[in-house]
Amino acid sequence: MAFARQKWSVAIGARRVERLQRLVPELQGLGAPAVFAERLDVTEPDSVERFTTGLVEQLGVPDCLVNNAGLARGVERVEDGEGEAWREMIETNVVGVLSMTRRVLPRMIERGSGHVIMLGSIAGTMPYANGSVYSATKSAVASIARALRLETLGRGIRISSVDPGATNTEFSLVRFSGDAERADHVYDGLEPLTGEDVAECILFIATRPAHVNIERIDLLCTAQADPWHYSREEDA
Ligand code: 8X3
Repeated sequence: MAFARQKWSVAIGARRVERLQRLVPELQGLGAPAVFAERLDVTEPDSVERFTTGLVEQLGVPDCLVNNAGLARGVERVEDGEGEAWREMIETNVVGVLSMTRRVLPRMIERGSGHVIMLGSIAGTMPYANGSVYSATKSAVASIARALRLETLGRGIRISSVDPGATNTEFSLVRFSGDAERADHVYDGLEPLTGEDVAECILFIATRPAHVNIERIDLLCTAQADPWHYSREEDA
């Protein structure tokens, strides 16, 4: 939405195609000159290939790739983990980011310009108990971003990251596998970030002059200091 309002053409991909289709007229109405919306599962190599090929055919090589797909699944100690959730998080948050970047970055390098923006997390620098694997995936994203900056140095490529704290998207709903009541309690008595807050930061990063690369924005709501310290209104 934030990009469409600034008249960027937008490509969106996700597994829930009906949701994507609903967004198309909205994005066009906000001012996006062109919208490419196709099914995308970043954990499936064929899907990544199809999506990125179609995107380049229809809109050209993107100016900016936002690696947004990612999830936390469950809260559990390593000693209790079964492994399924670990694999899901690593496949999506790490391999998914690599796969998407691998498909788009060479075309950006060939053109001599492009911007890859990662969605990290405060968990990447401040890992918390019962979130070891999620935190590890976000540390991995930070490492990949740093390494990419070195690999692409001098070739016109910018690599950035936005690392949010508590954000009221579907993040907690997914973490608790659809348990809405449990998810709602995460934000009891405080005003978390919204998806729009994060999108505004991404847009800011993407719209700096070409010689400016914002390495990372750590983004917290005012009521959060770190993964362990929140200010909550009592009796909320
Ligand atoms: C989201 C931040 O602290 O809820 O990545 O894991 S946190």
